[in-house]
Amino acid sequence: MLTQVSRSEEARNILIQNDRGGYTIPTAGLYPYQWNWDSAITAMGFAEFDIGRAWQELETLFSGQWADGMVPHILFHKADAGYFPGPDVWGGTGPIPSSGITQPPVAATMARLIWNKDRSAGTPRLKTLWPKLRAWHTWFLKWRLDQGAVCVTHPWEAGRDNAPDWDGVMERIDPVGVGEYERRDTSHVDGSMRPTKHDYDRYIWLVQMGNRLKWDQAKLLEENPFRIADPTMTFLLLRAHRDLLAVGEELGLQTAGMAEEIALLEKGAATLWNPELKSYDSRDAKTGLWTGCISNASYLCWLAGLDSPDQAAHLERSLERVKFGVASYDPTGEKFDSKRYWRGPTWAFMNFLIGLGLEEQQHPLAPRLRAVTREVIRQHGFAEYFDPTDGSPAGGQSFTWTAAVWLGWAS
Ligand code: 2M8
Repeated sequence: MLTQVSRSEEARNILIQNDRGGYTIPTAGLYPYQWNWDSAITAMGFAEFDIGRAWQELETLFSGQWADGMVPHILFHKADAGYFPGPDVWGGTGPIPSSGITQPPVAATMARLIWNKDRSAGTPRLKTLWPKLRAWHTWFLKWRLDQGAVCVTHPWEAGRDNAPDWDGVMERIDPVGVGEYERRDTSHVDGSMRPTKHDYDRYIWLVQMGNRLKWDQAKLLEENPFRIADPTMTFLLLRAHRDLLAVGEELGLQTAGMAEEIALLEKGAATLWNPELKSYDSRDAKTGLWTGCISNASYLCWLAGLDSPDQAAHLERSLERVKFGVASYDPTGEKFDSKRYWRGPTWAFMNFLIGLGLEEQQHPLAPRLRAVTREVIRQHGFAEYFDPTDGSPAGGQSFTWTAAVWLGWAS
């Protein structure tokens, strides 16, 4: 019990220490800026002890929204030489220096959770935020659909940077002309637990292409070889759009067309079912080929309101095989690597998103997932991610969204 109390204090302190005045960085050193989905999860954590600060986190995120509705994956509020690639490499075209890609849209889902904690404090703020959320979702629907499933155009956009899902298309990219650059991530954390140089050359090549095309979505649609219909984006947008509609109806806002959009996304989600794998999978939108990956994003189906006994069988098998949470990649798969970032490790915030979906559907696996997430944080603290085979902490320490998940869900 003593550990639990002090872990909660520690978690609050992490949020406070990583607060840079209206926005929170994921961890000092490694990630010195505001990241999109980190901030949304962080807002949920702040809501446990400072509801005003929770809304402010989301408001600051949307202060970087582009004219076309896109909300960038990184906002570079204050320059920091400790991170690469910085604002100049990206050449973002929004009101605040930013990256040129987005991240999974969890903000509406977190906003609804925060609103439900205190409606009188939240209603005016949510009313202001709602049209901005709507504009962001509309941007996805306009530019990113493939048969109704939502595509990513860069591995960083899915937030699952070096997931095996991207291996095939990354192999086909020849990062010609990418030039010399200095990575900063490996000066903060162990390089053997990070993406490789092969990955980084391609990440930077894709960024340079976007910058050259001034992030014009129509041009990128033609030129960018990286376009993958992805369960992370598809399930999270479907869920977020359901939340946005529900809130909009309660607040008496203009929700025309949203039910049809949800139906389209539901159809899209169904197209991500790989019958051979008996799992939700990513699909290369350029070739139509499956990537053949059971990832932690495959288990976001419940959060999107979809049930699947076959998917649950994979989850149960995974939780039997590794004891410390949902592995980011199938632990029996040949590419499983328990310490290398999104190729195996478990992430507390992903366990939370998966667990929330399971809990809402009263799924029998739900209590187990919450318990293992609690245990790994209780034993090993607020690491960026954990080796799911033994729970050992990895990546950045004093990590904001891990602390937020402890406060809002796992403790
Ligand atoms: C990781 O991604 C960044 C690039 O966006 C990086 O490695 O430099 C991912 O885990 C991503 O999901 C996360 O939002 C970000 C900050 O925690 O780090």
